[in-house]
Amino acid sequence: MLIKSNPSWVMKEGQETPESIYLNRRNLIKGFAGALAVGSIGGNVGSALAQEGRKPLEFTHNDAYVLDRDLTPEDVNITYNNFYEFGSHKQISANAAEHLKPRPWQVVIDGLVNKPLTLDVDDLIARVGGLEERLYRHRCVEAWSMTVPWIGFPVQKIVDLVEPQGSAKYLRMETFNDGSMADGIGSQPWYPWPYVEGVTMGEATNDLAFLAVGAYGKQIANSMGAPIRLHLPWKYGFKSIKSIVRFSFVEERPVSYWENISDGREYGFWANVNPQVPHPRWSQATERVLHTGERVPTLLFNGYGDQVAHLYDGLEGELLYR
Ligand SMILES: Nc1nc2c(c(=O)[nH]1)N[C@H]1C(S)=C(S)[C@@H](COP(=O)(O)O)O[C@H]1N2
Ligand SMILES: [Mo]
Repeated sequence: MLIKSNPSWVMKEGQETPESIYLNRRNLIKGFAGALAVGSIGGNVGSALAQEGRKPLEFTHNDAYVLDRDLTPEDVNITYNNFYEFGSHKQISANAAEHLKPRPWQVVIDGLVNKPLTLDVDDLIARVGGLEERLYRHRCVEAWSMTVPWIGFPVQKIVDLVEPQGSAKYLRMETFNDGSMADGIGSQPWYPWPYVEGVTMGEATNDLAFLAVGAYGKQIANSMGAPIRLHLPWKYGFKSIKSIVRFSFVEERPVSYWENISDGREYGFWANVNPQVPHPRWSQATERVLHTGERVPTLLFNGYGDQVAHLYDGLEGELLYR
């Protein structure tokens, strides 16, 4: 029933506004039409969208993760977002996300662990012992993709801090649920807030599972999920939960936000990228690379199969690809 509300990001591919048109329109609205004449959109974002005041971060670059394509420009990543807490349109969430207050930010790590923790996000960052930069590809279930120079740390570091017990089978994560910071929470009461996601312990401790606290050399922008968000580059984008306030190690498989909304019919728990398994309403064979105007073939596990395919051995009976 809830799926009938038909959120924009579950639209069939190709029905979205191409970002080239969108950026033009936004720049015109903001009065930056002149800047477009020089053929550049970089640096022309409005001050609200630029989200100034984000601190530069110290990190080491991890060159194990190389891209097969260019980096998506920062202003494109900051202004083209899925962040339902701020509304259902990519075009408005970046502006609306200005109301998010990413600091101070308390993080709870609890559940079936020996050493539960409640701490400030900056204390958590201090305790994981150094940040790294990784270039990752991101594939949204809507068949668009981007690349991001994330700065953060592997989820494994959280596991090390709290020492999950043997009975912990899944890691459940939750986004903030504060309507005073996010208009979309109150204005879309039919959605099951807070946004929840989950992964198996095997997935959580895979080196690819990454918690981003920064991007493009500085603290992560509000619209991209400040102050801390997950990125699982082999899964459809909706698994990569933003603005996390709670990590819980649990025995039962969590029900994800979009799995809940669609009753598992359109979006499931596993959501591994697979070009050969279409979404019930569109093909996943190719993807539109943000900002480039190109459409390229989508790869199994988004190209990260060497690192993660083994996680699904013996699980062939599960709906692994939606
Ligand atoms: N809390 C929360 N996390 C979320 C979402 C959301 O709406 N709320 N959208 C998801 C989807 S569908 C995608 S594609 C990515 C988008 O990340 P980006 O806006 O940084 O590109 O975030 C994911 N994480
Ligand atoms: Mo997505």
